[in-house]
Amino acid sequence: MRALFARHALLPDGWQRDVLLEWDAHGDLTRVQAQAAPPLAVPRTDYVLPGMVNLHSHAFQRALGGLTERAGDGPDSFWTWRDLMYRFAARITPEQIEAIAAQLFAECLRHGYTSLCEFHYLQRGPNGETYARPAETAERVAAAGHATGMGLTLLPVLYSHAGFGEQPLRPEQRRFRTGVDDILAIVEALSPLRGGQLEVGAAPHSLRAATIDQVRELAASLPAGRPLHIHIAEQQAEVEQSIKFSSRRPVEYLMEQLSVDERWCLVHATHLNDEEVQALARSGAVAGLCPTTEANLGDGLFPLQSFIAAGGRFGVGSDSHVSQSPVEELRWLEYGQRLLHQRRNVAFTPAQRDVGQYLWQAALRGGAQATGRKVGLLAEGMRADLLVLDGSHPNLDGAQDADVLGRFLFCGNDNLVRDVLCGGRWVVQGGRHVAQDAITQRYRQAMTQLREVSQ
Ligand code: NGQ
Ligand code: ZN
Repeated sequence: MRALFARHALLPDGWQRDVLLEWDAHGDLTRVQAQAAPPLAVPRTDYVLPGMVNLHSHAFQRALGGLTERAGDGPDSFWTWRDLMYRFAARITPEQIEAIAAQLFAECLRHGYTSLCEFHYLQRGPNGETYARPAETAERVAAAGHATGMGLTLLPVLYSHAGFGEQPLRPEQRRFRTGVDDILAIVEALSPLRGGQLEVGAAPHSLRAATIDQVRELAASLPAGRPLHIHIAEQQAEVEQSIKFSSRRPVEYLMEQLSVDERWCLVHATHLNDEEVQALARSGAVAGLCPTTEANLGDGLFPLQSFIAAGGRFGVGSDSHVSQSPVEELRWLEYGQRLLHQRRNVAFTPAQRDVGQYLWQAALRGGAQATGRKVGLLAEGMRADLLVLDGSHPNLDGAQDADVLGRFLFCGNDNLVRDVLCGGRWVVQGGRHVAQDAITQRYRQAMTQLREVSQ
């Protein structure tokens, strides 16, 4: 049965009643009709939302979650965390990457993400050797996407230097080493996997790891329309290094040197001055905000209020995966701003004053743009990616359409996502991923092996 009847569904123009949704064997929506009569054999549900986009992920880091929360001797920082993360990244195998990614994707699906952009930079073996297949590890991530049903945008990462001014890579970074030609070869190797559930873009890691000439070359060589993501201005130290090197702040420098447009997703973009806020908003590029990771790593707070006022586009990502829930990401995006400005209800526009609904729809719009895929809206021709919320949960008791997202995002910690359809496949039913047991068993095996190596 490729159909669903929702008594309440969030469509592009807002909540609608009695919506009949149908999709085809490819997983594309073929009919989205409001005020429909419920056909007899079609399953009926209460609240249906488009699935969220997770626009920034390093899947392997899921395995580190909760393991870097112990204070060291000096003041701990993003940079001390990064050393621990590199140590972990040094020993992971392709099989383990696949097992960890599958566990992560199943968790993300269960919490309401139906698309994910994988910013993938573990391209080489533990000693920096190339694998026989240039896209070996990226193919493992794709396999995890296939096994779990997650919609993916694979972003092979250009990583050539340790810092501004072409600093040579550190030994711990040898697994990441790639040049522009390597990335184009990986993009090419992945192209047979492209389809409704998978797109391939590319990502210069950061202005630390790639020179501006490399970024320009990669952007010019990637097939038109494919997404480009880059980490930028996440840490104050990075801004200072950029100024020292180029007399420009990172976002200022990137935008001055390249035509940054809708193809681009600037991940973090935490530290912006007013001119950068305006320029980034004007560019049509997406700011890729990762509030739980940015909090966990002590990055700082993105200037969301002025960015929204300037008409900027944004989406959310779980990045290091200390959270696998879009509820937590969006809640902390808003809460960070409330704490910063000492006020309430920050993320809204005059046209959409409901903070929950504004956040969900804005993050979908920006997130969808960053995927390069046909996602983010329940509309004909788009992917059949949707969430069915648990209408029997007390948090949704007596909910009006207008307050469903407020209740979903800002009340409690129960996961209200009951069923998830992704690319026309029911991948989560009754709160469980349909292949959960096998996925978790493989994850546990991988984690056991990794613990043995580290002892
Ligand atoms: C990453 N993480 O690529 O995983 C980075 C750390 C780096 C964040 N930026 C590595 N949160 O910046 O070189
Ligand atoms: Zn990242």
